[in-house]
Formats: sequence, structure tokens, C-alpha cells
Amino acid sequence: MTKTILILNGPNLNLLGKRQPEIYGTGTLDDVHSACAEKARELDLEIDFQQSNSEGELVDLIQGANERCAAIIINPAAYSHSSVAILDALNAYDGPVIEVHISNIHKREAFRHHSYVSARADGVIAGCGTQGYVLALDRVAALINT
Ligand code: DHK
Repeated sequence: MTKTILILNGPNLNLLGKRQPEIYGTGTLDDVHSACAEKARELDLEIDFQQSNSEGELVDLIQGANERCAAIIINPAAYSHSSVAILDALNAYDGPVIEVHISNIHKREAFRHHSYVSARADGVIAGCGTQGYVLALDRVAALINT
């Protein structure tokens, strides 16, 4: 049976392409979705690609992934730096978790250097632009196929 990977995007990522393109690039979230769908086909995976500006909705989506999704790829965006609720939800999830940041958060303001989600993530990709999502799918495939 084809395995499903939940790809979660946090607040303001719906504005990709328009929002600070010098930091986040000119590609839209739809472009990221398409690139992930193409990579998933190559890897024989399915994706459930979601974005929410709401912390509670992200928590609900993570809770819904248990037993349904083989792994989670998450860009928590600003909630990386503030959300114990998202960390707790991920701690209640059994599969691999890969955290993605489009920008290199360590090269930016000090408040972006710490991510609560990194305490749970099995891997973290930062500063690879939106290609980070595609790299994360490769990593997830390696983890769930071993
Ligand atoms: C996206 C955001 O919206 C910021 O709040 C994070 C992250 C960085 C990113 O690089 O994808 O600090």
C-alpha cells in the first residue's frame, strides 16, 4: 500500500512568492506542492499537503496523522520559535518528523535561532530554499523504507 506523508506549512507560507522574496524566493506554495507531488511520484509515496495560519489547526492536523501518515514534514514557520503545543502534538506522533525552514534561520535574527520543533525532529533542513521540502521527501523515504 502506498504510504502517505503529511506535509504541513505554518503561518504566512500561503504568501510564498509575494512575501519577502529576497528571503523566501519567488516560488509560490502551489509550486512547492507541485514539486513535492512530482518527487513523491518518483518515490512511490502519496502526499497530503496542508497549510494553516492557525496553531490549533496545525495541532489537529498532526493529531490526525497518527496511524494515517507514515511521516510528517513540517515547516512550522513562526510557530517554530514559540509553539510548545505543536511540539507536544509531534511528541504524541509515532513516525519520523523532518523540520524544514526555507531560509537559514541561524543566519537571521537571534529569536529565530531556537526552534521548539527541533527537540522532536529527526532531521532539520534550513537554508536550502523551497528545495528543502523535496530533500525532506528523500530523507523520509530513506527512513520509512529501512
Ligand atoms: C518561515 C517563517 O515564516 C519564519 O517565521 C521562520 C521560516 C523561518 C522559513 O525559513 O521557512 O522564522
